[in-house]
Amino acid sequence: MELIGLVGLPNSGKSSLFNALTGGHALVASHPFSTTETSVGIAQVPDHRLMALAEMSKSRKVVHAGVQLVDIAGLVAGSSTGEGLGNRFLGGIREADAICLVLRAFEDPNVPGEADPVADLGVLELELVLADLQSAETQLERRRKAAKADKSQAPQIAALERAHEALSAGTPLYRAGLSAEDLAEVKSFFLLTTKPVLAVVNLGEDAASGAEAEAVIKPVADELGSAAQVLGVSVKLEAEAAELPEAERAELMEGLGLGEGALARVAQAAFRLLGRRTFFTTGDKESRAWTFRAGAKAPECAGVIHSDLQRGFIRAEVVHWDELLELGSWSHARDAGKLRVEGKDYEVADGDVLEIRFNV
Ligand SMILES: Nc1nc2c(ncn2[C@@H]2O[C@H](COP(=O)(O)OP(=O)(O)O)[C@@H](O)[C@H]2O)c(=O)[nH]1
Ligand SMILES: [Mg+2]
Repeated sequence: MELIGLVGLPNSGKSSLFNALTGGHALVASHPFSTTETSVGIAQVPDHRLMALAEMSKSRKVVHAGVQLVDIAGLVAGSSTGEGLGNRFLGGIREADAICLVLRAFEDPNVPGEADPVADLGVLELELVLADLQSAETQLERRRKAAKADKSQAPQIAALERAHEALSAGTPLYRAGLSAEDLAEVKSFFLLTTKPVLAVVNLGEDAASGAEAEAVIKPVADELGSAAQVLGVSVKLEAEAAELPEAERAELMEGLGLGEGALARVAQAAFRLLGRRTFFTTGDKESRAWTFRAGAKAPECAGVIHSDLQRGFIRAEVVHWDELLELGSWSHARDAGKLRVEGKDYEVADGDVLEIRFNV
């Protein structure tokens, strides 16, 4: 399963966010290096389509899709050159498939550090850029030597040179305006800033929603432009609310003007960041969201459920989730002739509901 790495300065609220999203138990403390052990957990990704299907089928159980999170050891200014837990931090982020930047905007006299999300973003990006600059230089040198004998490497080298130029100007590659072709070429060099990025601004409890929250989020969003989605979350509030029984939680969030709460939006954004797709199965026993890679065909998706279903795949019965809801039930859909029968070459679409016929 792919990994989203939570990255932020000490006391930005990474471990609190990790715990709130995963129901985990990462150590939360106002000490720069409290996050010395890397915690990995799975956040559920709530999906209204799945809830509607579960209601339709009167399912006894609902299983959401999940996204794997890792709370990465604290980054500080100088990490790229080995300060703090520098090397460990860089290793952690190298293993992640996407990055969630956690930026502190909450004031709290008991928690050391500043509440300046734009400044935090600058520090984090600089460390990532410096680390990338170093790898880009090493790899450029190596490639240029190799290219003397092998001319086919020229396009890759040219792309890397353009990336190097952006990095030298202090710009992370996710917002350097590189062409899609260049970005694709450069991806093979495993630089940190070619990973997809999302930012969470950790809001104070007193500015958790409305215009106050917007005013805090906007400068971060302006800085990142279209490169990254920016979400405002009062991590402490949401973490505390997450401990309450569902009805009380809903009442509290409503009372605070936070609607459904932001944790669900963070999990959904993280899931989208990985470019994954969802298909569903539904019945009275269970409704479930399954995760697959864009472009996967029916047998591969069947294999996500169980390897036997892939091995013995015969065909899939398919209907899109909203059409199924309109029809009211799987048996109605079948009677109405609305279940498509699809074979091995069918490319499953996001939001399809499947039933796999198989024989092993
Ligand atoms: N007031 C306030 N404190 C927070 C918030 N988020 C985290 N904290 C506190 O900040 C400290 C550091 O949080 P932690 O999650 O361990 O940060 P990390 O170092 O980034 O993992 C802890 O004492 C948290 O309780 C918040 O939204 N508001
Ligand atoms: Mg921590």
